[in-house]
Amino acid sequence: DLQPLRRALLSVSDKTGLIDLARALSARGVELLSTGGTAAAIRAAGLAVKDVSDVTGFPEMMDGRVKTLHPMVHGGLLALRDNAEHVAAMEQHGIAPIDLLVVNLYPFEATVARNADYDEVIENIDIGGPAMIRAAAKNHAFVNVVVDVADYDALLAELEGNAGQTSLGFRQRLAQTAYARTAAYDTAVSTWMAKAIGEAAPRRRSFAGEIAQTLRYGENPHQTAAFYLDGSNRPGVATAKQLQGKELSYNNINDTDAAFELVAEFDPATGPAVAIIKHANPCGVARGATLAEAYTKAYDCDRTSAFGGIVALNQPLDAATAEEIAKIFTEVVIAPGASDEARAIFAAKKNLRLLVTDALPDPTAPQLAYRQVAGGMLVQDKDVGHVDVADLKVVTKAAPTDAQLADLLFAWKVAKHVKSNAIVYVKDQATVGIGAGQMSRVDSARIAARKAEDMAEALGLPESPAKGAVVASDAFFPFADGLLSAAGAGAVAVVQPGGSMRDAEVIAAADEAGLAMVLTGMRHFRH
Ligand code: 93A
Repeated sequence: DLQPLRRALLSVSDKTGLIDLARALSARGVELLSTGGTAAAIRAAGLAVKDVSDVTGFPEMMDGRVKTLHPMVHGGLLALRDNAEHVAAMEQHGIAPIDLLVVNLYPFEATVARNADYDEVIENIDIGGPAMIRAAAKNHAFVNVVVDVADYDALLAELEGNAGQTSLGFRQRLAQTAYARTAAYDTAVSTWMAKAIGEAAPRRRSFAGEIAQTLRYGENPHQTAAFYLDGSNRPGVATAKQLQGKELSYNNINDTDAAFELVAEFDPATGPAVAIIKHANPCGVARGATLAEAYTKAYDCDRTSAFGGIVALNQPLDAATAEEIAKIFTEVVIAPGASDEARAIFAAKKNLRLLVTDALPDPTAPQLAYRQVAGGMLVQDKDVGHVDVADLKVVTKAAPTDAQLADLLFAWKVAKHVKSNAIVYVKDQATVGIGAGQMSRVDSARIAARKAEDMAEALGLPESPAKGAVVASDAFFPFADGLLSAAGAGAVAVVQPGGSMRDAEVIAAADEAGLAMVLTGMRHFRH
């Protein structure tokens, strides 16, 4: 399965490493063909190269849109060398085989990244390049295709090790890489286009993505896993810079994402906020006068669960907060920046991973959310729903005070990020009891109340912090029982979507218990 390499077509936008490669190929007696700019660069280095336009008999035309799209090129890439008919066709039409294709595409992604205008982006959609890549990759039985400057050395090493030939296994690996490249390229085009035409949730979207990291394992050690970038460049765990600590694991990445997305709900302009995540659910979220105070309040909600947790900040990490965080074992800290003093404090904690970003994720930015099911995939818009004070409808005789309203909105934001059924107690802009992921809302309410009692015990408080707190429910109370459980724990105000058949019954129970209740008209299931 070794195949000789006699003729190569080089057509690259990124000319890095081109001359070294061309020189090495020439030295092996490989004939070089090339497109305009690439040929000019090779010729300028004093090497012999043939213009593709001489091979096709057509000039490069239409601003270069048509240069390699020609049977003289595609026949040379696609012909099966061991098929009599193919060989006869090559002879009849004077088509010479092309054994190596080296292409890197028009810089579409980079053009989008620098906010070029529509027409310029369109001009940077490479057509001829992907066509040749796909042709060469299909014919990997005979043809080598290199789409990445990083693979030039591997190609030369392969030739060196096989007396100027390449093995089938090598060509297969190149072909696989080539199709990954064209798939990612078209995904980038489609993703850009969806945005350009204002389609938030395109009906058809392929996900190829670019691999960012091969993970040591998945959710469990017997599962393999990898981390892919979707090309959106959204600030978050995928694009963060890791300043210290060992490699992130699958669960770290998942939890760090949950933490940062939650804390980003709290506009840094309105003050510091901290979220601590464990098993994808928050175990403490708080705002404070300072970041350090916000951290301490979040930590106090559930000190037991916060151990080994993931901490996300909505403002750059400062020294005082770093001191507090460093007191217990924390897996990951993510923040939109970190001061030098804070970094120096963490430097002593070798196992602590510190991630920084340039910005917080925009909680209102549309995005698609995927979930795999057997035989298919569920795709939906990410839950970017949010409510303001003006959206809240008071339905009880008692109306919440301003302080309670602020806590209700806080609790509602947190509840959106807690797995359903979610019940969240909040007092003074800090969670004091979170019930997550139960099949029955009453159970979540009981757990949240129990967690508040645990907090009282851990901190030596005189009574459960649920007393006098507000409570949020991510979906409506189907019966009065969940609400009564919250009232029994001491809650004084409630926020929930409303919309149950028994709303009247639930509202009457709230009035009876002297609760203030507001409805959002919006549900935040999360599974
Ligand atoms: O505009 S194209 O889609 N039409 C083509 O026929 C074609 N053939 C190669 N772009 C085409 N290419 C691309 O030109 C290659 O993928 C490569 O990125 C670039 C190299 O052009 P030059 O050699 O002139 O710098």
